[in-house]
Amino acid sequence: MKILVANPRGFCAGVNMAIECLDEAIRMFGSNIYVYHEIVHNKYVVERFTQKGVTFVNAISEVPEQSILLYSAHGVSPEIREQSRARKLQTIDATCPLVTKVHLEAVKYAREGYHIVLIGHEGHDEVIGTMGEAPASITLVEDPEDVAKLSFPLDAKVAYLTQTTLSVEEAGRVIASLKSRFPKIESPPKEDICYATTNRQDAVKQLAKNSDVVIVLGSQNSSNSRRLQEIGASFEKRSFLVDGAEELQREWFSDADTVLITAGASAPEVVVQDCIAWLSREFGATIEEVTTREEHVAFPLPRELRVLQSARN
Ligand code: 0K2
Ligand code: SF4
Repeated sequence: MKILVANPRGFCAGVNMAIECLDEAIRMFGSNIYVYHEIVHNKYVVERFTQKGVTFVNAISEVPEQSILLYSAHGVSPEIREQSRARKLQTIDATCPLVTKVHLEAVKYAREGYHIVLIGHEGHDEVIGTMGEAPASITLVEDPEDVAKLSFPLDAKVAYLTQTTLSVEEAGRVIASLKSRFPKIESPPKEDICYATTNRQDAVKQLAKNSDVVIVLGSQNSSNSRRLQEIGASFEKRSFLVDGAEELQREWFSDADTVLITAGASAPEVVVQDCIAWLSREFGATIEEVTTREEHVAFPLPRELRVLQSARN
């Protein structure tokens, strides 16, 4: 068996920043820290922080007054920020800057009187946060069927935005139907699906065709990880999304000559290496890392954390 290990895979700049942010907050304040939603959508990462004593909450009312609260990488709505202020929480914002970019676009288009069509998945943390920036001006669509149901007047000013972690191809189909219904529809100069999402998908598209099985490391609630598994399946390969090596099953690999391994943007490298070790042990596999794109993106820690850091030094 040959294992192709996709590069880029795993942690993106936003996830690196969010995790470093929480680690640094623990160093500074101890582990009596709250995080609104999972810091990133990964079981392994969330368990690691839970074991350190961090508490993940789904409502601000669960956080005791004056506590320290981090916002996850997926961003939050202004209403959540207001609830935190009312509870006198000390907040640290670990939202990825590329998610914040979409929030700012929503605010700008809404101020200019546009109807905004947000392409995304209903109920996803990022979508809830973005929609909260201008709830009266944003309509969510998931697919071309939803676009057909839109009923804006023909002369309406319309703009579209997207969730950052969509399938590039699926989003492209929704955008094409939007453009055909609203030929003058506006969009930001740089698209919202982020570099990390795009690069991880491109790597699978390039490498899946030469593989028999595709293994994606990531959690089931991770949008970008699910998209990678779907792309593997779209090449008619056996394609699996797993949290770790303990979920791998021997029969998935029967007759497999080549296995592609990749990881979603929230999956740590340790789970990738565990899978490689398991396959090597079970099937005597050889390993080839294939780089389809170099990435050199890094984000600074949020300003409020840096201010607190320098106040302590
Ligand atoms: O892919 P998702 O948006 O579900 O999020 P994660 O799995 O946590 O990956 C990191 C991306 C966070 C923000 O875009
Ligand atoms: Fe930011 Fe993209 Fe990573 Fe999401 S997947 S945290 S938008 S870099």
